[in-house]
Amino acid sequence: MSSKGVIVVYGMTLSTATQRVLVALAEKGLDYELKVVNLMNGENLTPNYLEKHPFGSIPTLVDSDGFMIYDSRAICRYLEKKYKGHGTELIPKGIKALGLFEQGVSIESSNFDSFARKMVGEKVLKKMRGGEPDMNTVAQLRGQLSEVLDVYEKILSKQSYIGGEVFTLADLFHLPYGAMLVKAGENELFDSRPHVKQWWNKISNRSAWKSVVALN
Ligand SMILES: N[C@@H](CCC(=O)N[C@@H](CS)C(=O)NCC(=O)O)C(=O)O
Repeated sequence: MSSKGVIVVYGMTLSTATQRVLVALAEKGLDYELKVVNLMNGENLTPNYLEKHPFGSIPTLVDSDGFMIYDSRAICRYLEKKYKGHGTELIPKGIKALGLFEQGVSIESSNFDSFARKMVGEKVLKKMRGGEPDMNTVAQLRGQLSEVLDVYEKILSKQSYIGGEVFTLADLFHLPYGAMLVKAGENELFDSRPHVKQWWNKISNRSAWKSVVALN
């Protein structure tokens, strides 16, 4: 329970899923307290933390009234509804705009996230654990991401953002893994496609995201 009446995020600034929530909080202009749950020493698997998140993943958010919720995308959606009128509006109004927003959200989780996550796992996390990336796997994932981003290029030649004409959670959800891909030297995936490049530059240069990047 958040005893001090502040929003509490349990997570780590290096965690992509935690970053997704932190950037949503920054877009909404909401203050929060970050309580570190250290994945490196297994703190996420202690009975105390498992009470907050039964899968032992980060992040979990405890709202200022004690309401508790986990899973980064669900948390972001919750924050948008709960703190409507604060900061950036992250889910559009109107049935058709909402439909296109949901389409964008689904594209991110079905088409982008799984390949981007695997690429980051192979090129970044494996190295952090002392291993070497398997270059065949990297090449295969690069091919799969290229196919996805070719479709993004078509979509973004007709609309400004992935969920319609305005910046929404559908774009924001891409930021943590998108940034990790760039950091892992995969920036050509974005840069070689003019509309994708323009979109990526627009969303990754938002001050909310820059404030999250600055935490590490
Ligand atoms: N779908 C979850 C995924 C959360 C997730 O996988 N978090 C990672 C850190 S980025 C984690 O906690 N890994 C450790 C574990 O799951 O044991 C979300 O978006 O919140």
